[in-house]
Amino acid sequence: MSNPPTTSQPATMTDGFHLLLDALKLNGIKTLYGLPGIPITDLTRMAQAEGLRVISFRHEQNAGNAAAIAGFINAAPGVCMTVSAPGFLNGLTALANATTNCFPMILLSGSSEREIVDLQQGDYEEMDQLAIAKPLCKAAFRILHAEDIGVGVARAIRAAVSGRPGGVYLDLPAKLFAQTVDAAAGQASLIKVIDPAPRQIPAPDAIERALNLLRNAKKPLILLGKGAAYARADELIQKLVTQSGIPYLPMSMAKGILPDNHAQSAAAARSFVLPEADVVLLIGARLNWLLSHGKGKTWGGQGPKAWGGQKFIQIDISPTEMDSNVRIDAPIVGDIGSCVGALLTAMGQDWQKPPAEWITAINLRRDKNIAKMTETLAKDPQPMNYHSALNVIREIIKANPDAMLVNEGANALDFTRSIVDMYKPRKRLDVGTWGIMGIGMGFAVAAAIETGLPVIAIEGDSAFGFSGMEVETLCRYNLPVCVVVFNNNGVYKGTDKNLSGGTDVAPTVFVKDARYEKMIEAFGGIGVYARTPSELRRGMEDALKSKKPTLINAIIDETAGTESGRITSLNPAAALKK
Ligand code: ADP
Ligand code: TZD
Repeated sequence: MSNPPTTSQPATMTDGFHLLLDALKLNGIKTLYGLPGIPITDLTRMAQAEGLRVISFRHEQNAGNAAAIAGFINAAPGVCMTVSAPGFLNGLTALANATTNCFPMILLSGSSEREIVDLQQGDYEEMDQLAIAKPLCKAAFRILHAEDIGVGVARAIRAAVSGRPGGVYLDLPAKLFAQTVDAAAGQASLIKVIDPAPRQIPAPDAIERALNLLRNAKKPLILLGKGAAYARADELIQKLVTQSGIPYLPMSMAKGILPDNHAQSAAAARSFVLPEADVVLLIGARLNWLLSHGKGKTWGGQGPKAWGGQKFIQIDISPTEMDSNVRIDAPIVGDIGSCVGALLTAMGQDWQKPPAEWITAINLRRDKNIAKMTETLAKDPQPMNYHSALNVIREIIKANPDAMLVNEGANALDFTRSIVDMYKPRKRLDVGTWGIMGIGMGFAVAAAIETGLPVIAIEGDSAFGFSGMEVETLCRYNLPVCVVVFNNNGVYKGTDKNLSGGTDVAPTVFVKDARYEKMIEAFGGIGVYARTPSELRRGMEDALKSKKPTLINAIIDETAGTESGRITSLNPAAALKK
């Protein structure tokens, strides 16, 4: 059956399909990411007929990742639709990842008959999806009656974007779609959510407490996290940094809130400023593993879990984030815009900038490290290594600061993060809090769809494999995405040996000299084989100019990577070697 279904009920009646679409449209949802099948095939067709954009994927995880990053890009829920049980489970990783990263997302899944599921009688794709989703997302709801669609969608939207954003599961049993109700009553039951993410104003005494700490600091530091990027308080944050004169460090997805070449960026002196700072202001960044839990050597502590002696001020919308790893001396609970605005007002014009010795010491380290990096980037080894390839990408992003950058892998991630400067907020989209592989093509599709801007995806060859089939999706929608696969023949590198001496290759090794560029050629995209920086540059420039989906197979020295990139120490075997 390929024709779009027509509603057979009288014009005065409507059905679950249409009420759901109306509820989404009423709340500004314009795009649905998903994968069709029973019971949502007709929903995808009708959505398209009703003027929603439906982006169909080859695997639900990629559709889910697209929805999740659409949520980050727009600060409004990205929506993914999947079929029951297996499709739902495929989408669930993305929902859990969205929740972990505080991205607002709604996963709508069709499900099978409640009566049969609850008695475990073996329905088509039977699964108690609501129960399974619940512990993995911020909220989960089921809608049983068409009259409740308005409330269900409103609750899902509020749960996704208010407070700390996250993933929401909405369970839609197949029977719901075909339920009919009076059209006028149906419309009247829909809810347009008013002020879905209300501002949360910080308490004045919290602001004063924080400023007292900052005022007395000799070596203050600001740490910007992806919450700061998400909050869209760019101008206020820029003003806070420049007006206070405090050096700052951006976390990976906070790069670009201020341009990475800003005079106050301490990014190139990270390992110096973290243990040295005496007062640290965290803005939308958690003291999780990415910041060594605020403890240990990274922070100047004497042992692996020792506190370094610094004071922490933390701005976060979630009160329970405070003290999660170390004591927070001055918690500021509220939305970042309101909190930073309040800090700025209370700081006033006569704010004393940090002592010159602190700034000079940082600049000294920074300039030395930048000089060293410039030297490394200028080298032109054969074959290419991460640095010589990324030097090209660094220049291309500098010349195209509006381009969106997607990034995953281990070495391909770590080196890109530190070498490629970002100049504008919310341009860098990556593996986030979990360091998850597989976000690449889903993020790239959504970045192109949601922004209309060119997208550059820098992918380790292993990382790319998780979502590589979506190059067909790139071609199908003719998206201006340039995928660069850093091909070093394996996970981390391509030179591992099988310890048994047997004929199987080592678990981290792939087929040598794989021709990834041919994958996209199969679907009409542009494939490029690049062995040198100039071939890579030409391929990327052509891609940006033509706006055609392009995959560049960038051949990287297979010995160049390190095990687990920068997090080798987290491998359990590292403890045995000590
Ligand atoms: P990073 O990985 O960049 O350090 P995290 O994901 O660990 O960032 O932290 C983001 C933090 O930002 C979360 O604790 C989240 O509660 C917070 N957050 C998200 N949006 C806002 C907002 N609008 N206002 C305040 N805090 C926010
Ligand atoms: N599976 C998932 C979903 N996420 C993960 N992070 C991993 C497995 C483990 N893993 C990493 O942490 S990085 C990585 C894997 C498999 C791939 C690294 O290889 P690469 O990049 O080719 O993508 P480099 O440049 O060769 O290091």
